[in-house]
Amino acid sequence: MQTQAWVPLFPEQASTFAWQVDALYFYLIAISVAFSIPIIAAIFFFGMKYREREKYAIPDEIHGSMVLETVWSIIPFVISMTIFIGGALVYFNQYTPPQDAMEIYIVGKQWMWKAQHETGQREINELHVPVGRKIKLTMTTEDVLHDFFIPAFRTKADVVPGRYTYLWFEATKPGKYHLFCAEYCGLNHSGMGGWIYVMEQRDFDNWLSGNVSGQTPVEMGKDLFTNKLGCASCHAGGPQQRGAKLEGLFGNQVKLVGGATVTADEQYIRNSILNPASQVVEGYQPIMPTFKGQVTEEQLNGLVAYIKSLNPNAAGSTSSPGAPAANTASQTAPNSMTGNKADRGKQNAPGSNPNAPANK
Ligand code: HEC
Ligand SMILES: [Cu+2]
Repeated sequence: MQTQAWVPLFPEQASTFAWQVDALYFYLIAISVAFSIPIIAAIFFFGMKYREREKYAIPDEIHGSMVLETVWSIIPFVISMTIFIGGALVYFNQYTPPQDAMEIYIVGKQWMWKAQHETGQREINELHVPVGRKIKLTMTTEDVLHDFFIPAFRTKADVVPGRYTYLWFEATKPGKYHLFCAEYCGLNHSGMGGWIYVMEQRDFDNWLSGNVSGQTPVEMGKDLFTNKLGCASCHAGGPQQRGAKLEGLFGNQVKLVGGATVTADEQYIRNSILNPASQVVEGYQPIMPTFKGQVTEEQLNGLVAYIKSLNPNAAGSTSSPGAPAANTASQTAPNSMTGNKADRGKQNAPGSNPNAPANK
């Protein structure tokens, strides 16, 4: 289904699920056309036929037809179920990030997109990714609602203040693809866009090594944790520590004061930092101060990445909208996060595995 050849109605299909979205769309169009044509034809046909008023003044009696009724129930049932099942399959695939994806943090801001790579590179309104690799975006915003939209990948997701949303894709063709903000977000909304650069793995590795990498999110988080924000004064570990144990936290269940149990996913960690009093860990005093207003979204991403890295067993764990993080020690090795399962991952530039246990 090469759709962009003659009339450029559709953007290129450049991700693994692009054709599925298009197939579903064309299926809906085909059904609409298949129904519209007979309906319009019937309007004309009956309009002509029943023009002779005298002849049809007294209608024939109709006694119903089992066959007809069965047919017009079953056909629409089958059609609507295929739409539902097709839609559900595509949706679940699209909004369940895979475990072995390469992770990138995205922060939206009036009016730009900021990206942080695991290896420390940062970009604004541009995102470089390797072809044929699963990429998972963990996204949030510093101000209002935005929406991260890549038409050629047929995917988009809202980016919501105060929480994380996720998007994943695997690009199939190297190239340059539009990125848009698809949620009206103020004066320069229409200018809030950029480009996704899909590169061959070796070009991507070159790009990585040619770009000054600052601190990786994990390093940044560690620095904030131990030096700048003083988290370590309470969370340093050992028997004297006043704060809850953070090693091995990510992906596991946490018992809270009040009896509730929650999964320690990205959202939970974020909330523990911004609103510590709202979810107090069982057995601890609510002495942790709030860090609301003291950390930027990017710094928060760093802290979350660092705390995630303290549980190597759960590295790469995700909590997707449809599938809450149920990751336990059964997860694979720590470097599953950087996609080393795929052969391509092996030729990575040095340092592409920041979550290696060295950060512990
Ligand atoms: C004054 C001491 C103190 C400081 C400083 C502090 N914390 Fe805490 N933290 C606690 C205590 C006590 C708890 C457990 C009670 C609660 O949940 O509020 C906790 C809980 C947490 C939790 C949830 C842990 C769990 O097991 O569920 C996280 C995550 C966390 N802190 C991260 C941080 C980060 C990141 C910083 C620095 C930005 C920080 N803390 C600074 C004392 C502190
Ligand atoms: Cu926007």
